[in-house]
Amino acid sequence: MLRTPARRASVLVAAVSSLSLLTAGCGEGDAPADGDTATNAKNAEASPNAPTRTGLTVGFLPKQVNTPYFSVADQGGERAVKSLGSTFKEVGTDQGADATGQVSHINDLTKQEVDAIAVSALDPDALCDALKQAMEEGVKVVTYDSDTKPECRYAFVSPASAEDIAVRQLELLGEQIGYQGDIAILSAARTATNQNAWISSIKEELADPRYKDMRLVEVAYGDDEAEKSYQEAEKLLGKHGKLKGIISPTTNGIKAAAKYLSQSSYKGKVKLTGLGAPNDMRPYIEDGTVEAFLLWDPAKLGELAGHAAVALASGQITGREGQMFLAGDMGWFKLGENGVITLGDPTVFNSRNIDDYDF
Ligand code: RAM
Repeated sequence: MLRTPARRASVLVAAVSSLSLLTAGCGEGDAPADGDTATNAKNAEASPNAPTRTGLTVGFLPKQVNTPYFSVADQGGERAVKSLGSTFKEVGTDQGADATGQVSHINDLTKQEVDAIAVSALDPDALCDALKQAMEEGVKVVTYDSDTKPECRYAFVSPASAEDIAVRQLELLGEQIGYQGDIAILSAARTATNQNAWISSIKEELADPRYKDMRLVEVAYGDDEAEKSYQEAEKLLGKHGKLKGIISPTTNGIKAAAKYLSQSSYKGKVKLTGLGAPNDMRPYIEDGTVEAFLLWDPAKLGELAGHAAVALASGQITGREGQMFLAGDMGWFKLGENGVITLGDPTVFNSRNIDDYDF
């Protein structure tokens, strides 16, 4: 790749500083593994007091563009990146299951020599080679919302722990159906890292004695597409005559399932919960199709990802557990195991509080 002098200089600075960081890390007896950019960098010391670099370009690559959840999240990212004196750009495809499209966008961003990429991964494996290549070229990679493998990024900005998100959805449904009956899940893309993590936690949690009378009969995939999710919801109801409830851990899925239920004879009888955006779900709370669902503030998630991307590109963090960085007004955040940065607890929305939220 041809590099501009400025880019060469920044790569050189990065190389020199990562060399000294690595040396510092080695002094503590944790020498980096050879040949793995992310592992090497994560093992490196950060310079928490390094000045925040300005004039950077940070590329956001959501799972899907032009969808409310990611529009709000990426506006948060834009706010953070601009407030730090850098340039924000968003790229992506409008499909909810196009991991190949994400790979092309990662390669393009690398060719364009962006300083950092924030990506919500549609597939933990498919993106890895492209992300590793980006990191080789000096791009700082952070995942947000949906992770890849830890060795294919430096840090992951997670809404909350996978267990919390899963367990709370199951609890909400359990309460609504009296902890009894057949249930199904309507997910997003079959490969989505975040949904799959939540689904496996739901399955584990179902082994708890209080769920002994609840049975998961099917996991369906609507690819975060409105029409496909609507049809999958309809199929679930058609196939499973005794279905008592659906969990849809995706903003697009729950909205489509709510639309279907609200127009059907199952309205109010088959319960639906999951992860939804208050503005999408307000009509279905008002018409009694849905009692309660949860989510975090996507704007805050994006904002945190923007701050994390710039902190990585400034050398203030490297992805190692225990490091801390300041995320503007949101305060200080600490990196957990495997470079995971957690936003906080999700909020439960119902008829009592939904009008307090506007996203
Ligand atoms: C959809 C996407 C996203 C997920 C939310 C809850 O918008 O699948 O990845 O975090 O739902």
